[in-house]
Amino acid sequence: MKKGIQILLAGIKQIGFSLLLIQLFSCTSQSFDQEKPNILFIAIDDMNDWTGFLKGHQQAITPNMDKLAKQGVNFTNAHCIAPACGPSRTALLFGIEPYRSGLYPFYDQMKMDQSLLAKYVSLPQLFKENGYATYGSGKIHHGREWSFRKNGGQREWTENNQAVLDTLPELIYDYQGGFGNGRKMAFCPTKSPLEHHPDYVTAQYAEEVLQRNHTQPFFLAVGFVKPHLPFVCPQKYFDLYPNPIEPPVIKANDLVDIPWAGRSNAKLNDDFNFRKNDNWQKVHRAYLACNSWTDANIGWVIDALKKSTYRNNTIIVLWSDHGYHQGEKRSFRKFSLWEEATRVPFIIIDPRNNYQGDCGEAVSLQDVYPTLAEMAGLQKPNYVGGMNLLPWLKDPAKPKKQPAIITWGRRNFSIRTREWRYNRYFDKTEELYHHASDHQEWNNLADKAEFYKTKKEMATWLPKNEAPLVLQGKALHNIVDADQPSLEKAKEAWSRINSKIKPSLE
Ligand SMILES: [Ca+2]
Ligand SMILES: [Ca+2]
Repeated sequence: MKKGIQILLAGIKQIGFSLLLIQLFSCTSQSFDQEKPNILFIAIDDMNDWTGFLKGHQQAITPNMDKLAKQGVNFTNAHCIAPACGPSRTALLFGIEPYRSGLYPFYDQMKMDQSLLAKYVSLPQLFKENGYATYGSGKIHHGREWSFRKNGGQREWTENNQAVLDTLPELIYDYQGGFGNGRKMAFCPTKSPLEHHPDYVTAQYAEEVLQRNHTQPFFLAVGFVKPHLPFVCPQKYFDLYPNPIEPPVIKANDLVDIPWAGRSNAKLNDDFNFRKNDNWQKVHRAYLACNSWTDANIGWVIDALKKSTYRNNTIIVLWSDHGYHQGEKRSFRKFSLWEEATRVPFIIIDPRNNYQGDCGEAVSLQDVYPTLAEMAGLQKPNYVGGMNLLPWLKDPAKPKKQPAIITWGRRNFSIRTREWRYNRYFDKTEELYHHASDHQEWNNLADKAEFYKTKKEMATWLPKNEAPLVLQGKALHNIVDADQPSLEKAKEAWSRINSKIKPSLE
């Protein structure tokens, strides 16, 4: 420092004060920018733990993500903020929990009061406001209006690829020959060329951005829309999987010890349909194929990064917006507070450091925002929730006492620690699972006297204050919660369907 001042004084004598200042500032700002890491932000839609690196299905083939998991920190006990695309992404990208924002269900952004969102700074916006060029393609927020909306989009993105995605022709696949219900519920290969697949186009866009000569640090967001329904992708990825596909191990009558509010989350109609004609087999196969297809797209982007000059200074964060049931607890899709729906792939790689290993502590996708801000040296807005995970990147074995908190509707919460899951619904009914001995969450221990203390301890993590539900722009609200207490309806529907299918369980 002293030496610097001496040089500065000498410089003032020699070349004049103003000229030096210009040099000093331009020099400082250039080296400042070069020190900033780039961010490759990979968002996946609806991928559960049926991947190689999370070992949720032994036949899953995901070599590219498996490699990433080894190169960085693989959070093996990571959970979504809410088990649905809309609320999960809203909370992650704006950095605020549903119980603090009041944004519990899905919203139609075009019908929302703009001032509601204007008080939040989205993650890409934060980077843009701090000197980054921000690029985006595919599903980042929920819905394209959210992702690249006319007004907000300019705040968030320096450039986005939505106009190209908008021109893609509809994918061709034989949905009428299948057992699904129309284009959105199909489980078969596509017949379109690769260039017509949105995820392929998004991957190509990312490759192109990575080949550019950047003059400022970049935040590149790629949002893959698979494995989200319909489960369709090129034939090649179906061909990876031999028959038969191992079905998940499902306990008969698993729902019996679950309170009604919890049972209302089960998707019994889908389960009922898929039990016919071995259809679950086709669903599982198509889902695994789509996971492999997503993995291939990720591989192309990573290859482009490795070939670029940015490989040593680009942080990669990979996450899926929530998990997925494949028949467990009579459920298909997400929308529940059980492990299948809340557990997600979540990997962070920082090539500037050698952070590596599996972290088994419970973490939340709510932590993405503060962690990335910290890693890039940016000041996060004061309202932002979640935790900085840097200590667990440095030491993945470090014990962590804070749980992951999952919210599904107002007053329905799941508290997940390393060892336990505690669910409490709006009507005060409960579930308690001991993961260390029951990773499938088969045995609800909430009524057992010997676990009263554990339950109480877990309950101390329940949020003390809850924001009221934001009504403006509210769209899909498919939750039985404090704002939609259709408990009787849910109860009736469950009994009706259960009586119809019960014999197949026994
Ligand atoms: Ca999703
Ligand atoms: Ca059970």
